[in-house]
Amino acid sequence: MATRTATADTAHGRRFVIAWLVLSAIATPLVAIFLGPAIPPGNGSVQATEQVFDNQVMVSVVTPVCVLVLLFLVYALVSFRSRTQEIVDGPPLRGDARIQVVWIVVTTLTVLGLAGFGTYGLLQTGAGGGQGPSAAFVPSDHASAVDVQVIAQQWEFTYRYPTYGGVETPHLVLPANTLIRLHVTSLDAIHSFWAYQLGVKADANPGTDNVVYVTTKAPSSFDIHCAELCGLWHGYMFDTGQVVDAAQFSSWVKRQQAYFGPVLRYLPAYSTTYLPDPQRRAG
Ligand SMILES: [Cu+2]
Repeated sequence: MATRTATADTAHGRRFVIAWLVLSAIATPLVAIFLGPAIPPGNGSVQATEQVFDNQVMVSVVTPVCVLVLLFLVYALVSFRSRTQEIVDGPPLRGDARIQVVWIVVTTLTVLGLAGFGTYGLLQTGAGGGQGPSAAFVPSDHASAVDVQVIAQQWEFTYRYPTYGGVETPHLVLPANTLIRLHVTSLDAIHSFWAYQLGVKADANPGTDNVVYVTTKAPSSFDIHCAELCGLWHGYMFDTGQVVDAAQFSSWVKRQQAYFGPVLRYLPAYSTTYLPDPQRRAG
């Protein structure tokens, strides 16, 4: 009797492992090829493309795990369902050292591998997140980066271009194929600057210069949202930004200087941070 049960268990185990390997071998490339590239944020910047690649790798790694869990559920429902009304529990299973070792080694390697993979990506590009005033992950060509300041306030974003006389405009236009250093800050409440297709999301806090590196690609447009509930009209803080070629960018900057230049003398001098000044505002 005991031999017959052990044989049946081995047959179940072998059948299950074969089914899992076959299904994983079919599902993983399909997920990697068709689902992975469709995951946001898109290809608006080098960082966004790398985020898509990271998502592609992660969904590929989790596919065999998902197949394992779902197949186990289906297999158990089909093979081990009770054919009588009586509910009988199986014998307890304890102490299989081989399964325990395999489980610990595989899960540890998976988690550490993904952690190393993610850290490498972060070190390479900064990954599109805010890094505070002194960025820890600086691209090798950071000396040539174009500075653009993102100023959040209730309830809109404005943008200052320190290399173009500190002109401030309500539009975000960036030159194509260029490394940009965004300085994200706020004048009042806590906001979050989210440039969706660029793969950029950074806290905008008053008194803080939150640096984000992003490398633009071909001309395109991208959605901008505030991603931190910041008051009554938080939902109104959205806009569309543009990545344009170099000639269009320089003519656009000249137009902004012509439109908004006269206002500059009423603005504070360009600074990496600004603090609310209620007294001056009131007086
Ligand atoms: Cu906001």
